Amino acid sequence: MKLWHCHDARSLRALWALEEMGLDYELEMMAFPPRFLHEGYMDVNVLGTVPYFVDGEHHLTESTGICHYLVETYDQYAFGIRPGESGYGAYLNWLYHSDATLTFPQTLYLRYTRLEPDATKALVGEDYRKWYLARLRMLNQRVEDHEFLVADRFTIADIACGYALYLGESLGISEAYKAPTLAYLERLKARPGFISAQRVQKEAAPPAA
Ligand SMILES: N[C@@H](CCC(=O)N[C@@H](CS)C(=O)NCC(=O)O)C(=O)O
Repeated sequence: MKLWHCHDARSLRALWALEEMGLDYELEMMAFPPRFLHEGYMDVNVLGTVPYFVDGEHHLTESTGICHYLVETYDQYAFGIRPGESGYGAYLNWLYHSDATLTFPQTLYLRYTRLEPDATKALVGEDYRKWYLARLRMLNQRVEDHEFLVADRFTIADIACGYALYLGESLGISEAYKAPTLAYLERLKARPGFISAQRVQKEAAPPAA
């Protein structure tokens, strides 16, 4: 298996899952954005985004999809929920929620306040920041009285949504998180897999562009 990754980008979900599961993989660490800063990357991934993941004939570009693939292919669902098992519907919902509902507005905030700032766009970015924070309602409610999102155990749903919370922290908007959400994020950051993923990406840092 090979994962193309940039520091703290969404590919961290896949790296975190690989580390939690203790799987062997090759890591290609790249400067961000790899579309411009990693020569030849567009030939690898026509989208130019990270993550990119290859396992034999399987090529994936979706970070949560890679976690799902790993659970079903290599992990015997230790970090997943099987169809038919209690919590399966909620588990799938959190997996899709992580990107379609949570990182989507974050991306627009990042783009319009950091990557392409100007006065008009900054207003749009600010609007998406508020929208993202409002969309944390469901997660906040769940972690008020649950350690993990589903089935009372750590699963890739926690990796997928936890990464969105972590990205919010990196973007400097986590001070608006409610206390249960902040505590949940701290629990996730204390996970052995998260700590190893941080170490691995640090040690594999690409040369400065
Ligand atoms: N839905 C994809 C999105 C991947 C994505 O947009 N990644 C961002 C980094 S977090 C990226 O590569 N941006 C650089 C670009 O678009 O050139 C996923 O969750 O993996």
